[in-house]
This record gives sequence, structure tokens and C-alpha cells, in this order.
Amino acid sequence: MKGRSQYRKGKPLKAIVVIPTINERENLERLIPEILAVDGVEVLIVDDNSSDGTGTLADRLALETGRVHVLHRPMRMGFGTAYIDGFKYALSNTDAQYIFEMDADFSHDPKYLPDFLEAMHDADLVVGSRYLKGISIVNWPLNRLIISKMGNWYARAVTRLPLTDVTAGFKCFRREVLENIDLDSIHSNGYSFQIEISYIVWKKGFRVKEIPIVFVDRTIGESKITYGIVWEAVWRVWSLRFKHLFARK
Ligand SMILES: Nc1nc2c(ncn2[C@@H]2O[C@H](COP(=O)(O)OP(=O)(O)OP(=O)(O)O)[C@@H](O)[C@H]2O)c(=O)[nH]1
Ligand SMILES: [Mg+2]
Repeated sequence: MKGRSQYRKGKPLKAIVVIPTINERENLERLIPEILAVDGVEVLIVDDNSSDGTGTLADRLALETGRVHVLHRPMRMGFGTAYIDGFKYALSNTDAQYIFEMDADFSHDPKYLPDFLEAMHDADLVVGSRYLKGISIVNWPLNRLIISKMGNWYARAVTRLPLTDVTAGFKCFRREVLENIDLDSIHSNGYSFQIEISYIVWKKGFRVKEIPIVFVDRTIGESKITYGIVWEAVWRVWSLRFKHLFARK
């Protein structure tokens, strides 16, 4: 894998936002300037050889801004492994104190980045929840909402993870958290990636906290969710529960 090395000299970087992408050119073009408007924040795009030129756009933004890093992977390999590769890159190539997960499709509004950073003062992982204050999801069809709600209830019942939104994908990790978990032990690749990583962090005894976010369904580009991803989450929570049942915290 190749990528760009650290740009910033002297002052440690406050945060890096890791964004996995498949065909998100139009979204990325608008999203990156909004993220870079936040001081002390850089972006890492993990692109799986998008056919719409997302990777080329990311390279151009890297050159133009000096605050964008790009990891190119040869083919679509799932967003779970994209995050793992992105985290490893962020740990070895930057000195970022905080490492974010974020989707490229504006479901995760960059306006919340300062709220996350504020919440990190007394937490090791902050999760942006769609269910902390009722239901704050805009434009989802009812069936999608029901699947998400039931999935959350089910995964919480099996794992006991104390979060209102266990499949949430807008998150911020303290650097030390990612340094202290075994990233190679994570094998989930879809929704269950989000459940698994929060579960491991919580089981290790780190402080996990939620803040409310309003989640807006994508308006540009196509969803990459498949039935396979949903089914992976259904069985994976049991394997998580059993794997960690006898493990030390
Ligand atoms: N690198 C990489 N990125 C991916 C892959 N699958 C999805 N993504 C990205 O992961 C993020 C989340 O994917 P989405 O399709 O938005 O999934 P979602 O948000 O759960 O589903 P929707 O609400 O339908 O959009 C987006 O930025 C995608 O471009 C993958 O296999 N590799
Ligand atoms: Mg999305």
C-alpha cells in the first residue's frame, strides 16, 4: 500500500478523519473542504479503486491542500478492512491525537466534528448516535428504520454493549485506544465492524460515550449495503459474545 506521509511539522496533529470510499467523487468534492474548515484536522481517504475517479480526485486534493492523505487499494475489499488499513496508516504516518471514522456521503455532517472533539475530553471513544434523543434520522424509509432499530436492539441484547446506537459509523477514537487493541483480530467487514470495534474498546475498559447527531440519508451516489452485510451482523454478534466471554478485560 502506498500513501502520503505526514505534512505537518512541529505541532502535533489534532485529528485525522478516515473516510473509506467507493464511487463517492461528487460527495467528496464538497465534503473535504467542509472538514478542512475545522482547524487542526486532516483527512485520510481509503479508496478501493473507484471507477468514477474518486481516487484521482483525492490525489488532486492531497496535492492542493497538503492536508489530505490517500491510501489506494486495488479492489473493493469492504469498509471494515478499509478502516483497519486506514487506522494503521494514521498510527504509523501521523501523530494525530484523535482518529475519526466517517462516511463520505454526508450522512455524517462535518459540523459535528467540534462536538466530538469537545466530548473527547472525558472519553476514549465517542460515538455519534442516531438514537440518543428519540430518533434523529432524516429521509430513511420506514423499513430501513425498522431493520436498524431491531438490529440495534438485538445486538445490544446479545453483547450488552451500553450504547443506544451500536451500528453507528461516525466515531472518534483517542489514538491510544487504537494503539492498544489488536486491529488484526477484527474480522467483521460490514455493520458488524462497527459493533465489533466498539465492543472490543468497551471490553478493554476504555471510556465510551455517545453524543447525539442528526443522520441524513445520502442524496448523491449509491448505497453499498447488501443483504450479506446485514446477515454478517446477525451471526457475528454471537461470535463476539462467545469470543470475549472468558477473555480478560
Ligand atoms: N474503501 C471502501 N469503502 C467502502 C466500501 N463499502 C462502502 N464504502 C464506503 O463506506 C461508507 C459507507 O457506505 P454506505 O454505502 O454509505 O453505507 P451506509 O451509509 O451504511 O448505507 P446508506 O445509508 O445506504 O448510504 C461510504 O463512504 C462508502 O463509499 C468498500 O468496500 N471499500
Ligand atoms: Mg451511507
